[in-house]
Amino acid sequence: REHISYRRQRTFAMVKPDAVHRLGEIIDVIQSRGFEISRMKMVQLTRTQAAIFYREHEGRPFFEPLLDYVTSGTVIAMELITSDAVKRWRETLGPTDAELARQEAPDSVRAKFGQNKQLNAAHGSDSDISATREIEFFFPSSKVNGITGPETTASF
Ligand code: RTP
Ligand code: MG
Repeated sequence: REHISYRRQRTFAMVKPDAVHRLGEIIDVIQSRGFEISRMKMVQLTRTQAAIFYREHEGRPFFEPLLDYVTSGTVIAMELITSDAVKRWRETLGPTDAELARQEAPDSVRAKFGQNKQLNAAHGSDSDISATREIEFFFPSSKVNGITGPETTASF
């Protein structure tokens, strides 16, 4: 029989301020769907940090409200690992709009824990490149003389 190998991939997940009070239930969903939580931290983002994180949306009408939202309280940043993690975490989240998620994906995180198009409980990287950038943003690796050392939390 053909041996099938599954490539482990990492993705970045963030529980947004409106859903941090339901972190336990969200971790239950993450673990029951087979993701390994390999790193996690609680962070209060500054407005500047939020603007860098969401820079792809600069200029969109929802950009300033989005910065208000993600800086309104602490967020929980996580690195998740499983096979095909980026796609599987996006599927687990469901559609951006939590009301649409309740119609189309009732078991999804946004259906269960989100409120509407903006207050949607959690974030997921949209590509492997975004995942790498977002993990490095929240869990920066320090490099001294070209040698990667232990991660630092100095930027927060
Ligand atoms: P995310 O980046 O947070 O995982 O969400 P996403 O890919 O599903 O959606 P994206 O288009 O990247 O939008 C980022 C976040 O901005 C807020 N948003 N508000 N009011 C609106 O029309 C609107 N559209 C987007 C949401 O919080 C969304 O997750
Ligand atoms: Mg996005």
